[in-house]
Amino acid sequence: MSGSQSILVDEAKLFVQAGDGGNGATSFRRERFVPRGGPDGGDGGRGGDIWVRAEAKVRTLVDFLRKSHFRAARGGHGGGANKTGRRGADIEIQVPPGAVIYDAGSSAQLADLANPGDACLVARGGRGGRGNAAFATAVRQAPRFAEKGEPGQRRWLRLELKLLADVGIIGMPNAGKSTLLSRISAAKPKIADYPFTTLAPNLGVARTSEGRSFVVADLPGLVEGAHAGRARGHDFLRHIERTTLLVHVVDLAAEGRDPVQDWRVVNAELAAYPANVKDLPQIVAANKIDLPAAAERLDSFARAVEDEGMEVFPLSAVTGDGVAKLVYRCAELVEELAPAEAKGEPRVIVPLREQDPLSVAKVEDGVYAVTGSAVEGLIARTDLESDEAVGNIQSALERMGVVERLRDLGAKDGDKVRIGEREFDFVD
Ligand SMILES: Nc1nc2c(ncn2[C@@H]2O[C@H](COP(=O)(O)OP(=O)(O)OP(=O)(O)O)[C@@H](O)[C@H]2O)c(=O)[nH]1
Ligand SMILES: [Mg+2]
Repeated sequence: MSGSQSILVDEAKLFVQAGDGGNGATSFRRERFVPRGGPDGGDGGRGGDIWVRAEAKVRTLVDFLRKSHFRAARGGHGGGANKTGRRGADIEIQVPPGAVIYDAGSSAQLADLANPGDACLVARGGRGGRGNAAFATAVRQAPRFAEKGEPGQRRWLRLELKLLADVGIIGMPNAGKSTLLSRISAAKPKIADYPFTTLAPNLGVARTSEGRSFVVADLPGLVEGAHAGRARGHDFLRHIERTTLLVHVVDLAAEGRDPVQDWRVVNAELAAYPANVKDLPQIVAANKIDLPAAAERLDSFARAVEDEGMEVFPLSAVTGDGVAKLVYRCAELVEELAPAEAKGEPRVIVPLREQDPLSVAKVEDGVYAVTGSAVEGLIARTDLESDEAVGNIQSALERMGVVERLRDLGAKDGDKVRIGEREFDFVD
């Protein structure tokens, strides 16, 4: 995850599977002195839905590298005495504001969760099957079948997020800014022992040991006079105008230099920049403490910086000493300070149920295919072990006009009819 542009696109693929609906129950009332009561099988409960919600405290998509499969609970089965099964619990997946969600199969965009609180239903729980009580009619008083629950919606999603840096690493040339970036992220910026190695910002995603993450950019070095056009350092400050926090890296081992003075020079350059970058919260990385010269200067440097109310983190970007503490503090501050830029009420996006229209076609001689959401749903819900339930399909297919269209296409007794993943014999 590196690059020389200031916008990094983070991507993730997720599999979501909503809960299946619970099965309806087949049951008959038990009453004293009545040989057999009426049907009282309750309906199955709905399966849990899966939602994706934008949360300001989530900054990147890196967590999905570890966990990319999400399954919601199924609905409870119906019971006797008209007991309805319990509803399966929903699942909420948290993403950073700005995440755009696509169906990975069709590439269709489902939602652009621009603001904190925006949410989208990405997988719908299956409806519960109806219990046998629902099938009692005047002519069929004791139905011995019930519906199965409908399967929950399942699909692959692709998430895309344009990352803006949360943390900007600034400092003099050669201070170790790029080394620090490479140590806390997977970015591979150019590092060398001369000034102006970095000519454009690099971006990376940093992560704490407990999994909090943020986006970090290193900047080309700032020198005295940068605001007046020296070494172009100022041009790059626009990349940090929208960051939440600055990490100011100071080389404590530079020969013949005073680190406190270096620190002040860079701050003066920030102050000379037209936008308010000097007012961004800043923490200071006292770098290169693996070198004896730096260790000697640490105390007086830390005192001077702390006197001006800033936190100092002594570290070595090369050995990694002290780096975890800095990363931890950055994550904490980003979470605390990140602007929750809500541009209005959070939006809740519930895509329409996709309804494929009914289609009946001849595949080859004696074989027909029937597709469509309604008819495929009917088959999915039907308990094919029960002759009575299968008999019920026949009349439902008549009502939907399927039988008539099969007849028009020339279907004869004994021909095969495929519906969804099942195959039936045509009986006219
Ligand atoms: N000993 C030691 N050397 C370091 C440390 N951090 C960085 N360096 C060295 O300092 C030199 C400059 O490092 P860079 O990371 O390129 O510095 P930079 O601030 O990005 O420099 P520019 O991009 O030129 O502004 C390299 O030779 C690094 O190996 C450290 O903690 N200890
Ligand atoms: Mg650099």
